[in-house]
Amino acid sequence: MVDPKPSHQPPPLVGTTLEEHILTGMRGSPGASGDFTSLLNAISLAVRIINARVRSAGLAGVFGYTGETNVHGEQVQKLDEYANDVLCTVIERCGRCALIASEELTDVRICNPDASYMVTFDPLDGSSNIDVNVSIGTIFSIFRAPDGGVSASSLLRPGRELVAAGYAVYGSSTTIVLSTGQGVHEFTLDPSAGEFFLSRPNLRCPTRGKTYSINEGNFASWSKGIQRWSLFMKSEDKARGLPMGHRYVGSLVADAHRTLLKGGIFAYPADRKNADGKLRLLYEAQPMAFLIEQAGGLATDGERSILDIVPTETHAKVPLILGSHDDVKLFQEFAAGTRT
Ligand code: P6P
Repeated sequence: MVDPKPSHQPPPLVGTTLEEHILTGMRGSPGASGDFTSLLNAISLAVRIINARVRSAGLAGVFGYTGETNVHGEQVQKLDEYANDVLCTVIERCGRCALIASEELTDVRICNPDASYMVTFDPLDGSSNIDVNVSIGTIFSIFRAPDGGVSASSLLRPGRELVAAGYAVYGSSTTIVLSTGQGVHEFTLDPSAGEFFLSRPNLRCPTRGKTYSINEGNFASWSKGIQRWSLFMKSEDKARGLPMGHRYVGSLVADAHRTLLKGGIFAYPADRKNADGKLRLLYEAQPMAFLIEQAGGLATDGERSILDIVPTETHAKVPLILGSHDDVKLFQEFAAGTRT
């Protein structure tokens, strides 16, 4: 007697790997030379190497600071430096990258000048959470390199020109969320196999959510409009689903990942202390904006779409408001003063 078919489909014997997913998506693409797949495989390898070190950070003596400070005057944690070195080494060695920009590099780094792509990354986002075992991550984006050679200005372009963006979350599990312009897909690392397998295809950001994510400690420094928005989020109005729940990890990858999956809004707006916000346009806001828009959400600086903003320099900052369409639109109404 054959058992009745299970109500849910059992998982496949072997899942779809990150590489297979990319190759399938690239099949038949014009100019699919394999370079793009090789580059994404290199990034995946770097993430796996960083993941191994993050998981044993306390044991490997990499907690704490190197004593150095980066271009932004921030203390460089040992894992930041390690993650940056791993990414630079693996990406440069794969031979498909012409230029690298990193939060941990003062200047851009020219790798293989004739290669077809350029890569930006925040090697270890959320550094302040490393020592307290809270989720951190790696954020990356890929542009096609211009013809005729690359220079520092080659990366000063709008995020709409990105060919791919993604992030890794070193959390309760290690995942990569990736878009190559054909939707957003989540891959989860199987530590025993050392491979990323497709875990949630075609992620969509809900039109509205139930949580708002912002550092309320900055309330006094916000504009009056944003203060009114924050008070509105906390007001009682069941018909409007208020108050919203408040969640704030303090790692962009963690707060953005939750917002993408569950909806709601994440905001790091400009304030009296940071006239241009705190987050970096090139290797934090642009990749996150590419992903959230691919998932049906919005990402703005409070007025303009992040993907339309051209960086004036490699480490330019930008206010970042991202998440569900309706929740971002409401924020913008308060920020602009058209809603009180
Ligand atoms: P604050 C982490 O240091 C980070 O760059 C982002 O990952 C995060 O969203 C933000 O800063 C948190 O900043 O000022 O709230 O601690």
